[in-house]
Amino acid sequence: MNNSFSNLLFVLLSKTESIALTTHVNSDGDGMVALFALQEILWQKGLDSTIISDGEDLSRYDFLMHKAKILPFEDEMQFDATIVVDCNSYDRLGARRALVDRAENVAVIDHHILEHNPIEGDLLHIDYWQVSVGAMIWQLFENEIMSYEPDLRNFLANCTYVSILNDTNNFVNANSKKEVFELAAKLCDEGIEPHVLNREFFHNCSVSEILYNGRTLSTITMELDRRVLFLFSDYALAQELDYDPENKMSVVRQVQGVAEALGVIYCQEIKPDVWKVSLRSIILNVQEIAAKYGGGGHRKASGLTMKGKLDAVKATLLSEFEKALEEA
Ligand SMILES: [Mn+2]
Repeated sequence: MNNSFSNLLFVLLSKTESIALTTHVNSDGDGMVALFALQEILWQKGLDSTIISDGEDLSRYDFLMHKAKILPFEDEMQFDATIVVDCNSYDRLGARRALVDRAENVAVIDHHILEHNPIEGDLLHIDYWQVSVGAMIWQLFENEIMSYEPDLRNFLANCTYVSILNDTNNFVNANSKKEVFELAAKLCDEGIEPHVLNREFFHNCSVSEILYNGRTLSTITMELDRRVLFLFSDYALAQELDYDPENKMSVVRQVQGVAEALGVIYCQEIKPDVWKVSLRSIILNVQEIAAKYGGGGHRKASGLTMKGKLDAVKATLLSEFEKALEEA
C-alpha cells in the first residue's frame, strides 16, 4: 500500500462521483493556478472535477486556462468531495464554505499558518515551509507528472512556475530559497520560458489598470512618524476608469521597496464601503492583525476585508500597526 499523499487522495476521490476544487476568497495566482494543475492531474486519473470560483474575472490567467472547467459558486451547489487549496480556514472561504460543509470527503492542501476556524477534513496536507501551493502540488504528484506526455508536463510546469512567481513576487520575497530555485530549474527542464511567463503574468495589463495604479500611488501618505506607508483606491476611481479592480495585480508590489516604510497598508474599495485591505511588513507579523478581522495570509503579507468609511477603516488599521510597532 502506497501511503503517499497523492495515493491517499486518489483513493479518497475514487469513491466519489463529483469533485469540487476551490481556494480562498480573492483568489490569486497561486491558489487558482494550482487548481488548473490539480484539475489536469485528476483528469489523468479519470477523475472529473469542477473549479468553483466566486465569479471573479480570471482573464489574467487566459494563457493557462484553455482547458479549465470552472463554474461560479451558486447557493445550491453540492459535491461529494471538495478539495481546498491555498487556504485552511473556514473564514477565508466566504459563501463557498457550503462546498466543504456539504461534501462527504474534504481534502486541504495549503502552506499558510493555521488560522482561526481551521477547516476539518479527511486529508490535510499543510506545510508552512513551502513556497506556494502550486509548488506543493508539483512535488506531491511528481511521480505521476513525470509519466505524462511532454506537452502536459510543460503545462503543469507553467502553472507551477506562475504560482511561484505569484507567491515570491518574482523571486524577491524572503521565501525565495535555494529549494525554490532548484524547483524552478526542474521546471526549465520541462520547457518553461521564464521571460514569457513573467510577461504574461506580471506585464499583461490594460491602460486603465496603469491609470488606476498611478492614481492609487498618488494617494500615498506616510503615517505613524513616517513608519507606515498608506495608500488607497476608492470605488469612485474604479467607476471613473470603468475598471474592475478585483483580482488584478495589486499595486502593493510597487511600494514594497520604500526604504523607510516598516509597514504598508493598502485599502481598495471594491464595492461602496467594502474595503479589500492588503498589509505588508518586513518586521511586523501582519498575519496576526489580518486574522483579528477575519483575514489571513502570511507573516509578512496578509489581507482582510473591512466595511465602513475610509477614515474609520484607516484609523482602525493604523491603531493596530501602532500597537504592533510598540511591541516589535
Ligand atoms: Mn499561496
